[in-house]
Amino acid sequence: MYSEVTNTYNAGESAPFLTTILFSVEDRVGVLDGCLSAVKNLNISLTRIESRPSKNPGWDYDFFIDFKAENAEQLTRAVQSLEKITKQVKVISSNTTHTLADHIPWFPRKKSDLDTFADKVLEMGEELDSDHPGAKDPVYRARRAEITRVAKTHRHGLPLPTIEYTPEEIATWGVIFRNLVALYPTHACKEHQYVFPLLIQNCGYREDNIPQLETVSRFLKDCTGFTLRPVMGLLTSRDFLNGLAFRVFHSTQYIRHHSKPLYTPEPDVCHELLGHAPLFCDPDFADFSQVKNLLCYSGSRISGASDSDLEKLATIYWFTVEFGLCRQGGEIKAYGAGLLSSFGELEYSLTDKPEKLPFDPYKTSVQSYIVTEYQPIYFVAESFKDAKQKVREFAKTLNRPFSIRYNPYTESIEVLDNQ
Ligand code: HBI
Ligand code: NLE
Ligand code: FE
Repeated sequence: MYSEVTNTYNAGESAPFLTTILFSVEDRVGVLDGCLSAVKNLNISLTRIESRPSKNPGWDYDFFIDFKAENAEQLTRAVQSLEKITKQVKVISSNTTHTLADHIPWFPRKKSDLDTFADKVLEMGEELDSDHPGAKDPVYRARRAEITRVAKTHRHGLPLPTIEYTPEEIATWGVIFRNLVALYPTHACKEHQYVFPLLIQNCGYREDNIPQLETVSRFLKDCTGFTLRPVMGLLTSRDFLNGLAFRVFHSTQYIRHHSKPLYTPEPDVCHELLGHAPLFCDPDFADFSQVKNLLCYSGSRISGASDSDLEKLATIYWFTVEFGLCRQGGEIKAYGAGLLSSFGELEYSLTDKPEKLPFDPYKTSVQSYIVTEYQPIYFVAESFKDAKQKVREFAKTLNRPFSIRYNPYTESIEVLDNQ
């Protein structure tokens, strides 16, 4: 026999069962010791142990243990002996290929873990594409590089960097601000219209002033707990959505090229502050962006079929948070940030040129879209609450082997079992 052959387990009797067990115990001195002895007496060697406060009432604790069970009988005996001394025992996974811990690739668990995305951006971050209006403008390029460098070195917990905007940049902002403010009363959803004057009063939103991220972030924190974090440019969908799981919105700080104020395909400070920030002040919208999606966004991160599910969620994000329309008082209004920051597309979106379909996560999640031009199709939601409910139902159909819980006190994500 070759040694490789003896090392290869066919899913048969002789293969060890890689096992994860969850057991709950009451808070009492020595209780864990008892459980570990029970396992030890069966000659089982643990490869992981992790604890967390239980969701059961009282002061119970849950422990996860991983080990290789020699055979089904040893596993049964382990469960039986733990059952005698604990409140609850659950076999979370047991098979010949992996334990629960093996299923879970790295993903951000704490807000500070978002620091790892700081230097990971897709195209159009630092380097500009050749057809970008700023590509041949060396002054613009140098300025973009300067602002993105600041974002790259920012770390969680530090004050957000202040940018001294130049008179030219403020003039570009001014054109956009003036044109958008003229359209908002007829084109923006009521949530945006409600918050916008508050941003003028509290955060220095004015035609002749580009507000600082730090100021807006503090205001958002008071409204809904959302905060901003500077970013060099476009993040991957996964990184970007993971930020939202912590109620962190990654914001660019540079401004679009002055030659094309009407519309830009990439996010810039106008898009973040005029389009996104007002909506993140709204509690229903904030929940829609985080809580309901947290489950599926982060869940899909760790599920086997994550890539296609993630794609669907990113598409839903695109047609809601970025380009969503909604029905209000018998009229259609814009709530998507990509519309609320582009006076060209905002006006166009409410004409009858584009197609408008009812928002339905099953259909919306598989709709293809273009990122560099006005959208030919928009989806119309009945309300944020209704959209949230529909997304929640849809999320249940996604492959999600483990649940996730956001702990707002520690600002961290906890992995639960496979309920
Ligand atoms: N990155 N910085 C940044 N800003 C966005 O708005 C953004 C992103 N990455 C992906 C993305 N938006 C969406 O189009 C979805 O893929 C989630
Ligand atoms: N098209 C938007 C604007 O011009 O403000 C930006 C969209 C970013 C996804
Ligand atoms: Fe955006």
